[in-house]
Amino acid sequence: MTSGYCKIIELPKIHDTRGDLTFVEGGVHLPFDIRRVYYLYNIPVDSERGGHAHKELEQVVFALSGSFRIQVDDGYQKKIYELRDPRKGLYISRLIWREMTDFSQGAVCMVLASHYYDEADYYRDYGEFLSVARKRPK
Ligand code: T46
Repeated sequence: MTSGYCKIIELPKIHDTRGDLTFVEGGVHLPFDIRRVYYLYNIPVDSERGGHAHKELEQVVFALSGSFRIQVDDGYQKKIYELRDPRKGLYISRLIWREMTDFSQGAVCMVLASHYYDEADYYRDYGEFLSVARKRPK
């Protein structure tokens, strides 16, 4: 299983005069089968979410409406993505620390996840995350 890795995944768009339609199929557009979908909404613009990494979970994060920033950190390098296109999601593998900020008014974040919710899958302590992440080669 891939670890310490992020990339933008671009989904198909069907456009006609009625508007746009985008679809996603687990295992086809994403490198995993979707076991869980959750979404964040009514988010105060100064909210900070995330602040954790996952032991096994892989996810793809979308801004369905509005925009926000995600800083991802593999234990060696940090990179900031700004999500604002509902067709472009950020794939986040296991062992990536993420911090979400700069939510626009009315932003809606949808996440497609490879596993059911399990609190035991989280690293919520940055030091603990670093000690595991830095066992991987750069
Ligand atoms: C992530 C970012 C993008 C559940 O009961 N079920 C769920 O599926 C989730 C995601 C959360 N929860 C509970 C656990 C906490 O008591 O909801 C509460 C808030 O969760 P958390 O503080 O982890 O929320 P975020 O927005 O900081 O992080 C979430 C995901 O947990 C995380 O995997 O990558 O969204």
